[in-house]
Amino acid sequence: MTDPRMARLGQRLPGLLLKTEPADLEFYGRDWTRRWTPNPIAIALPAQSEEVQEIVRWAVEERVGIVPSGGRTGLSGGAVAANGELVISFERMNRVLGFEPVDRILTVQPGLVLEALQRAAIEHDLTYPVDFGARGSCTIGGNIATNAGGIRVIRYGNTREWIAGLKVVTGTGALLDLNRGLIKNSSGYDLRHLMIGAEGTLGLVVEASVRLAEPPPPSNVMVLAVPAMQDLMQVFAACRRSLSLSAFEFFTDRALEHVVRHGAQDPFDQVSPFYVITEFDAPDEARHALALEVFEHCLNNGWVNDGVISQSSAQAASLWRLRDSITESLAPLKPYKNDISVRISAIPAFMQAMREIFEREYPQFDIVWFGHIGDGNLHVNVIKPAATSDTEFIVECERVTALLSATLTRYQGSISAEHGIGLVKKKYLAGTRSDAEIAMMRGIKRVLDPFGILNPGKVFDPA
Ligand code: 2HG
Ligand code: ZN
Repeated sequence: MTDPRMARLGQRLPGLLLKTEPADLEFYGRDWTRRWTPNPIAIALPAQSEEVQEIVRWAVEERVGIVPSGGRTGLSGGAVAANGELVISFERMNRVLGFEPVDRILTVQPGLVLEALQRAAIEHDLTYPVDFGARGSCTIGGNIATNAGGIRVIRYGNTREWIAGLKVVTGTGALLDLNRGLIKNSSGYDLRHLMIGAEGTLGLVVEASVRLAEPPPPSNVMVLAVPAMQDLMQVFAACRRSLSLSAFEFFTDRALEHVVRHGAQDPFDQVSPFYVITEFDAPDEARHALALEVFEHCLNNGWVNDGVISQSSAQAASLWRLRDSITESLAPLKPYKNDISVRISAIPAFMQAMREIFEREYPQFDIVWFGHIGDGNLHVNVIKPAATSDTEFIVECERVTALLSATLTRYQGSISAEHGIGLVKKKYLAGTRSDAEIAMMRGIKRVLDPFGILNPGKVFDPA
């Protein structure tokens, strides 16, 4: 029998597309975390913001939670609907609405896939520079919800830097038009920035004005084999001193093994414990030669013992695959994910402290380190042994995350650099944010979502 609440939603919005088949509830009710059993009441697929507003008004009356949903590539459970919520999928609101060349602003709907946005920018001879492996599935709405970072942050910053305006539906159904593409706007609180990274707990983004950038100059990609952890930052300093970097990432031999098994080409003959992948401007021969000099300098100092520089864009793409496909290659192994950040200057000491924790607490687990070391963001994936049950594994990982969180507090870092708190890291929020900050976040939530219907239970539990 149809749920009477759904019948009432149907009466309010007869044209609204709804899905209630069990396969749909499962598909739209989860993200890449796969830890919770999806259990949404239904999936709504609105085509315009007025429908979103009306859904919110219905949700307020019925006291039904709403889970906004983009590409569901999230790794923190932010898009999970496990408690009878209504999922609002933005997949039909996926259009480019317009481009203003003078402002260099592309206006888009939240369900637009990142890669489609990047392509739309190229059509205007510009670039949308935020980039990461999930580009083919994640959406700009989800990127805004987590203030997604990725592999170009050292040059271009996070998603936040590129959002010139947002239209947002609040938890009362009101539509806010925030910042309207202005570059300068010192007229009080910037609510746009409050929405970015709020994981859909303060408002539902129904339109975004995205700033585009000059296309980058031609570039090269270099992968270096690094013998020891303490050399990683020496290599970073050497590269940063001489080259104009747009990416500086690292991964370990364990990561390489997984991506190679997944189909990537290993460019080296010998195994090395660490690898660096960096992209840098190489508009001419001189700049290419400079990269070789940096490589030799690192080699002479013993910070690297092998390296490869791309000679074509095809080779660059194949080298990037070594880094881009790590998450995908690990996914079937159900890894427990850490997404932490510290200041770049704290990386060497923090990495050492983290390594000690893992070696002491997890000697039995396969640990895969990688990430955006150039901006202070490390990903540490712990692989579940086949013989350990999901529950046992999570319990064990959570025990160690508590230790990690305490270490992060000491180093003044963050338990979530770019994936968000969602459900997964809720317990550890207090290690990264003070009690006063969390109390204020709750206060802000009460103002924008007085009935607590927007992505309930994400970031923190209802008071
Ligand atoms: C990346 O940097 C993503 O590839 C995913 O943030 C990280 O899978 C992960 O842990
Ligand atoms: Zn990442």
